[in-house]
Formats: sequence, structure tokens, C-alpha cells
Amino acid sequence: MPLLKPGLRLYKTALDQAAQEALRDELRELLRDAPLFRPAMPRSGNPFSVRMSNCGPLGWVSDISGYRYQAHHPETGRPWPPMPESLLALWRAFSECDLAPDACLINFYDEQARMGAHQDRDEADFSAPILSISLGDSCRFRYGGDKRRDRSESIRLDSGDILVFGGPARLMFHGVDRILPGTSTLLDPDGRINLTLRRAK
Ligand code: MD6
Ligand code: FE
Repeated sequence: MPLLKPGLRLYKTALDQAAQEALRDELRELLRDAPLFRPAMPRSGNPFSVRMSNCGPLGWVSDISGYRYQAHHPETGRPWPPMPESLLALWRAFSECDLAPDACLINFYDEQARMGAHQDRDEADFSAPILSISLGDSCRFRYGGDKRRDRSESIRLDSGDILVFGGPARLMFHGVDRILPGTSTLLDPDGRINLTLRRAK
């Protein structure tokens, strides 16, 4: 098992080129129904550099009033599109969790976008892992410990990689230091997509 530290597993190129292209095409369709939106930070209202959407029964959103999971898109008001069967199959194959995910956050990074260090703790139950899929340009992904000040290290995530964090790593701080532009031709416009499948409720 490809263990980076207890609870943190990295599967390099879990999706081959054909699977990456098929998933990209499904996402392109899905984002027509649930367009990327730009979330804002709670309190300050500062915009994120990452744009987001979701699929599945619940979606993660952030605006001036806070972070939460909700059943509808914040701009269209429509329910999130269903989670594609291909994503549910990846969850079954890699999560080592018997219960199905009910939320999938879709993050889109252009070459300037970053994700500051954070913990994912808006879910009701931390016993389920989060499964993350990378598509498109590579990035430097940083992860540390349960406290912001804990020592951290960075790894490169490439298109087709799957990262699963659960168990003792479920509440670790992590973020995206930078995108490595020009490292993939999968997406048009280019950039990076990260999908995170979760159990929110
Ligand atoms: C990213 N990922 O890779 C950001 N969160 O773009 C995350 O924030 C993340 O990879 C929870 C679990 C896995 C992740
Ligand atoms: Fe996260």
C-alpha cells in the first residue's frame, strides 16, 4: 500500500490517459449544468483564487456567512448534478470505506490559483476518508499535521493521481502551494481540476 504517513495513501496514475479523458469529458458536461463559481471567505468576503462546483446530493460552499454543505448551487439555485458512476466506482476501488460518498467538491485552478493550508472539518463524521483525484496540470501539494504549526512537506500531484486521506490523517492541514503550468494538455482551458469525494452527512 502506497502510504505517505499513517492514514495518507497516494496512488500514482490511478487513472490512465483514457480514463482521465473520459472523466474530463463527463466533467465538462456536468459543469454546463453546475457552472464553476468563485467562493468567498467567511467574514472578509475575499474571493478565493480557486473556482468551484460540486456534484452529488450535497456540495461544499463558502461565502461571507460561512462554510457549509448545501443541496443547491449558490448561483443557479438548482440541485447539484448527480455524482457520475465513474466517481462512485473510484470511491469503491480506493477508499476502503463501505459507505457511499454524498458530496464531491470540484476545484478548478488556473495557473495563478492556490489553496491555503486548511483542515477539512465541515463533515459530520470524520471516520470516513476523503478521496482526491487530480486532473490536468501538476501541482505542489503540501501536507502537515493536525496543528497548523506542525512540520509540513510537499509532494507533486500529477494528472490521474488519487490521494486518500483518512484515519489519523483525516484532520491534517494541507494545501496547494502552486500549479505547475504547462505540465499537461488534458484540459482546455488548461489548469488543474481536483475532485474530492466525501461523506458530508
Ligand atoms: C487540492 N485538496 O488538491 C486540494 N482536501 O486541490 C484538498 O483540499 C483536499 O486533496 C481533503 C482531502 C484531500 C484533498
Ligand atoms: Fe482539503
